[in-house]
Amino acid sequence: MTTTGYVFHPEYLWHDTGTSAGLLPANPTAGVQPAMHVENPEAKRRVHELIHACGLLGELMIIEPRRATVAELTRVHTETYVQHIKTQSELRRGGGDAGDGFSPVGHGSYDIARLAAGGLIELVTAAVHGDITNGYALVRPPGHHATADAGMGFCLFNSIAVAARHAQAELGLARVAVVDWDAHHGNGTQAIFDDDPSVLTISLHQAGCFPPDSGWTHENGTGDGTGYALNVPLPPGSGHAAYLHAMHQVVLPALDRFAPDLILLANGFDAGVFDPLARQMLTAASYREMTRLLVGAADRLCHGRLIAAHEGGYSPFYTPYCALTFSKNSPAPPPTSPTLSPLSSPATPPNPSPPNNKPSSARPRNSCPASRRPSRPPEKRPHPRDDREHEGCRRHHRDPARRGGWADYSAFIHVYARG
Ligand code: 9RB
Ligand code: ZN
Repeated sequence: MTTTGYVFHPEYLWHDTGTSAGLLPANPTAGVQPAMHVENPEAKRRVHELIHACGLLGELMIIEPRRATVAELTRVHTETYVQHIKTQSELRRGGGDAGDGFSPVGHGSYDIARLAAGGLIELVTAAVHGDITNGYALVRPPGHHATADAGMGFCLFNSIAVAARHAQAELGLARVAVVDWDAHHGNGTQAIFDDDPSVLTISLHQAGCFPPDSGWTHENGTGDGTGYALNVPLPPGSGHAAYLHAMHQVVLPALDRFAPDLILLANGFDAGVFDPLARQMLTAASYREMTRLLVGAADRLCHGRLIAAHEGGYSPFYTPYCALTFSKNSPAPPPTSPTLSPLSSPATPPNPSPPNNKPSSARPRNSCPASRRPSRPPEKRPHPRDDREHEGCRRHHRDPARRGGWADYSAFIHVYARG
C-alpha cells in the first residue's frame, strides 16, 4: 500500500513577487507596462485547485508544513545570507531582492520561504518514519538556483538542499540523490553539494538557458564529490523522446549505481510545451512517464522514498495538468487520460498481458511502447514487433472499432509521424 503525502499552504501563494514586464523590470516612466511577475501565485493556485476538484485531495495524506529554523537553514546557507533575506523581507513596500536582481523578496517572504523549506523537511521526515511512501510539496518560492550565499532566478532558500541535509543530520540517511528536471539548470543545488560524494545531483535542462553559462556536461563535481554531479543539457526543442532517453540512459543507471536512501526531485514544469520561460516540449504524458520511472527507482532502491518539490512552471493553463501526474490514486483513471498518474501506480506495466489479449482498459494507453518507440533505448527493450506482451496494445492501435476519445489522437499522430 502506497501513501502519498501532500504539502500545501495558502501562505505559499502570498509570496509577493510584485510586477514586471515579462523578464524585464516594469518601468512606467519609460512606457514599459507593469504586469504580474512571471513567478506569481496563479499557476500553483490552479494546481492545488485541480487536485482538489479532481477529488484527489482525499487520497493524499496532508502533511502540515512548519517554518524551517535558522539552524536548519544554515546547514546549507550562510548566516549572513539568511539574515539578508530576513532584512529584505522586512522592507514594507516590497522591492527586496535575494541577490541577482531577479529574485524578488516580498514583505514577509522570509517566513514564507522558511515555510517552503520546512514543508520539504516535514515530507522527508514523514517518509523516513514510514507515515508516507512518497510525497509532493506544492511550495513557493522555488529553491534550486539558490546557492549557499545568494538567491537567484526567483529562488530564496534552497528547500531541497535543506531537506537533504536534514535527512542526513537528523534522520540518519547516508546518501541522498537529487534529480532536477526543471527546464533550468539546478545550479544552486549542484554548487551546494559540489564536493560532497554523499549527495548525487542530476540535472536535465535546456542547454544554456538559465543561468546562461551553466550546467554543461563537464561540470561533474569537485574534490571528493567528483563524479557526483551529472548534467544533461538538452537543446531547445527537446521533447518527450529526448527526456525519456536521458532518463533511461543517464538518470536511472546513475541512481541504480549510487543506491540512494532517498530521492528528492526538483519538479519543475517549465519544460512543458506551453511554458514562457523555456523552449522544451514536454507534455503531461511526459511528466507522467518520467514520474513513473522515478517511482520505480525509488521503490527499487529506497523503500519508495521519492519527495518532489514544485519548482518552475509558469503556464497557468498547462502546469496544473502536468502537476496532476503527481497525485495519488485515482483508482480507475479513464484509460484515455494522459495525466492521472498515481505516484502509487506500478512502475512497470502488468506482465504478461491478459491471456485473452484484450487490450486492458486498466493499463494507461500511453504505456505501450508501440506508440512511443523512440522513448525507449532500443538495446534494452525487445522490438515492439517481437514483444508479445504488447500484442494487445498493437491490436488496440489497429482496431477501428476501438476508436473514440482523446487517446486516439496518439494513434493519429503516430500515423502522421510515419507519413
Ligand atoms: C534577464 C535575465 C531569468 C531568466 C530565467 C529565469 C528562470 C527561472 C526558473 C529566471 C531569471 C538575465 C532578463 C540573466 O524557472 N528556474 O527554474 N533572468 N534572466 N539577465 N537579464 C537581463
Ligand atoms: Zn525553471
